[in-house]
Amino acid sequence: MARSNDEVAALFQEYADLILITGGDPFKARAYEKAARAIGGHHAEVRDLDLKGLQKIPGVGKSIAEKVLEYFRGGSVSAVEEVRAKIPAGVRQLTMIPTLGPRKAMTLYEELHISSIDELVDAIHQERLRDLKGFGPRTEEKILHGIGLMQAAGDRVLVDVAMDLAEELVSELSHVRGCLRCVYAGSLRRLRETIGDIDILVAARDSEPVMRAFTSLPQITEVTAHGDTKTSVRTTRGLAVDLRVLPPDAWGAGLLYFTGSRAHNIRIREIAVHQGLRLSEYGLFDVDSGDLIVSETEEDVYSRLGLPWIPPALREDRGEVEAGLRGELPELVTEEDIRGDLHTHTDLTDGLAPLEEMVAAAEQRGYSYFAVTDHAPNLYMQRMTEERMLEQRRQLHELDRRHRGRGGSGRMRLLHGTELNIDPDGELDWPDDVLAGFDLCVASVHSHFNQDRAALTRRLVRACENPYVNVIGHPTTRVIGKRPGLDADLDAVFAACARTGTALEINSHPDRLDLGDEAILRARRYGVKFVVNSDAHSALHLAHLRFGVGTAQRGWLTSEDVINTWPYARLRRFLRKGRAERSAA
Ligand code: DGT
Ligand code: CA
Ligand code: CA
Ligand code: ZN
Repeated sequence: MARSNDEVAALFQEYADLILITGGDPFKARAYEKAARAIGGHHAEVRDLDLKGLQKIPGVGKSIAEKVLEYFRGGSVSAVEEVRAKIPAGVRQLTMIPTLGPRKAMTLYEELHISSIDELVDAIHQERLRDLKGFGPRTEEKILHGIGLMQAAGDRVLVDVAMDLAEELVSELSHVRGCLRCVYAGSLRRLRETIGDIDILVAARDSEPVMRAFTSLPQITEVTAHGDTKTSVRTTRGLAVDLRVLPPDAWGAGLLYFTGSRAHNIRIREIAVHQGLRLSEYGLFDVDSGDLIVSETEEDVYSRLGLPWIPPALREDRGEVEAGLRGELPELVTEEDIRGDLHTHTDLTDGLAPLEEMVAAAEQRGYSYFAVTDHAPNLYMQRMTEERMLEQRRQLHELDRRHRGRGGSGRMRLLHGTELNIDPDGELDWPDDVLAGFDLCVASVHSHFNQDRAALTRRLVRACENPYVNVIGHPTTRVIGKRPGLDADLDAVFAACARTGTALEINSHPDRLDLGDEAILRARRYGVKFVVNSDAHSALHLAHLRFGVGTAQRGWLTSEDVINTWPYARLRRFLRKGRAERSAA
């Protein structure tokens, strides 16, 4: 994935926020926000582009392009530094509290001279906020909740950020002479949604050359600990990395140990103890004689303990060891099982790429079907109309015919869908006769997140009961570290999905991963079907699907549970839902 693009996108997003909170031109802020999104989704590394190349990106004019060049020349942009300097660092931290927002943070600074999170918490406890315009007891409660969310996220980063860096480091270390194997382990190998630090393992007879190569990589800014077998560093992006060098014949035991989780390790160590064995990162040993029994591969170690190899995504001590002992581990869904993506956007609404480009990218991923699901009219800023939607359908059918014209059974089928908005009462954007024209409908909550629990639950259940709704998109609407999930009775929603033949989405965007693993584990007990979607807003982001699949694995799902692994004909039968009865009635 294009890393330099993410850096620039984050910088311009911050610039847009800073412009707004310092009372700058809102149009200018909007322009930078748009440019940030376009750059984030652009296929080529912006680092490699010249002025002309940059200006070909939609929304990037000369002045923005020049700022990109300035950034890669000197590591900063003077215009951004200027606005940064207007705001004390403590206040910038306040602006990042998810439930407060930049504008209210600025009010607090100007009216009450609050310039740190500690001062803010004190002020709330002294009830000094409620006299301000736009604040009240409920706002105070929300702000405290936001601070909690931010502190819980701590220094953890989203899985895609850690994955990009880890893959880079692994590929560079693999080339070092004497490196026999190199992988990432820890929470990243288990595909958790956030990552505390990256753990890299190398098998080598001599650790010194590997350690030296590691600490001299350009991504590394600071060595925080240095020993014979372990080096800890900080990277340019603030992430911490632990590198461990293992003797080649202890590879399996080390990999098992440093993949974790801690809870899983403890469970299997107990099993070893019961068999008169001792398990450590160096191997499985006989307690009496002290002899090494096995250590070379993970399979060896598990097998000697009477267990099958347990996939890393399951290693959380959530029943995987017991299931393994009984020979009942699920056969987890994999990225190769996925036959198509059923939630994607084009530039007809807020996507960046035109229909043809999205379809071509999907075909390149080897999909056998692909759905385009642009937003529906009630997200008013998307300016969707029935006319525009029908014109897109015509183009899509035309493309579908062209694909079919190429013949063969390998052709990709196109589905015309939409992402509807579930309104506060559980109603949708379009009347039934319009909905009937879609091959599939995703329905999502995009507004009124703060309704009470009963209303939110009713709203989601009503959406499930609509015969045209096939998928509930990003069901809890959480944004990791930023927005809590909806306060709805999820069990009631899961039961409604199972009863009505509505699939629950596992949205693969790394900010969302919604449903998350724990909710999936709960939902699957109701016999619900799931769909793993990218919700891609650019061709590049179709690749986010791997994180959704990782989350599905952490929720113990098999391909039988996930409708977009099914053959096309079976998928179509599922998508018919209650519609057949309705048209017969
Ligand atoms: P993170 O970094 O917070 O996202 O989570 P992990 O799981 O990557 O944790 P980390 O980096 O502290 O350690 C990597 C793995 O190493 C961990 O999953 C299990 C293993 N490990 C590390 N220290 C211990 C320990 O004291 N006891 C046990 N049983 N395992 C440990
Ligand atoms: Ca870690
Ligand atoms: Ca670590
Ligand atoms: Zn959505």
